[in-house]
Amino acid sequence: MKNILVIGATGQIGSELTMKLRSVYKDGNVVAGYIRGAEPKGELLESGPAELVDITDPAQIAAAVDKYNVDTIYNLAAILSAVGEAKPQLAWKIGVGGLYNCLEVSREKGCALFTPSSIGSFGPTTPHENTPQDTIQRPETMYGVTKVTGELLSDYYYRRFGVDTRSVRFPGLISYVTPPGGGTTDYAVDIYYSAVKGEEFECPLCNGTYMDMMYMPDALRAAIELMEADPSRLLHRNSFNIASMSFDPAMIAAKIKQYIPDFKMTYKPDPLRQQIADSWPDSLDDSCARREWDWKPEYDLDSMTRDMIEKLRIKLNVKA
Ligand code: AKB
Repeated sequence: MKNILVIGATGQIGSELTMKLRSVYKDGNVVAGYIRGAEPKGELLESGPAELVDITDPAQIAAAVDKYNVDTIYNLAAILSAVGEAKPQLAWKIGVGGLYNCLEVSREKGCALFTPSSIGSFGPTTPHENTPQDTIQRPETMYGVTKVTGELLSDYYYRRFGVDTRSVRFPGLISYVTPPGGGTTDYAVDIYYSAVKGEEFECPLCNGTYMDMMYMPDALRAAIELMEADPSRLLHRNSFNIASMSFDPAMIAAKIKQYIPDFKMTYKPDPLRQQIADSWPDSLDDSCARREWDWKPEYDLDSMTRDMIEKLRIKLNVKA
């Protein structure tokens, strides 16, 4: 039996991960931790316990851990890359201060802790193609700075205090459920909404801007499989490169056109997002994750596109 606290349970990843964890760990409690103004609704609220858990308040985290006898925390509170540039102080408070609170509670109460890192932990001096697991990490965004700090801090708590910290570097995540907010990779979600609604899409990145992306079901599986992995096989912990597909705007647009032939895209690059995207890898080498815990993606650009279009047509009530 596992008792799990998901912090940030109503966000882009948290809303789906909480439901997935509830379907995997049926005998335990999967607590949806939320903040004021982002209360859980519908299935997320009805299918299990929910608690007010603001990551900046260690007492609230500890109280939820005690109340539900939590043994594993998934820390999904984050300020994404573009918003992080508008609000760097808040990005640090949530990304590093919040993680520190989770690490301290985990140390005191013996919890395992999952905290995502990101392709944003790399920077312009990182090798851009087939980016290795262990390489230069000198990001130039506050988001990236918090992610590298988080990786180091999490490894420190593992080595120094034995806290079972584990993490993956998520690529841009694509889903039809909860939209992302304030990221650099968000265009790869927005493009599907426009295409399904029959609207022209204005792309905020230039053609030729390659980034790693992943369909949400693979990302959820990665988080859970890593937390279930045999610790004796893990040579790395914070954080593993994981990958499934790399594309630029023209490639995703061409793939959508295969299924929605009238779809049209124009380019209007946003300077901030373009600068961030240019500093991130084009593609990641995820061989360590494959070797150490058998990571393997299931979706590629084609299967993801078919599923996204089918699910969004249902969600938006649009006929094929
Ligand atoms: C962002 O674009 O900020 C995120 C990420 C890649 O971590 N989606």
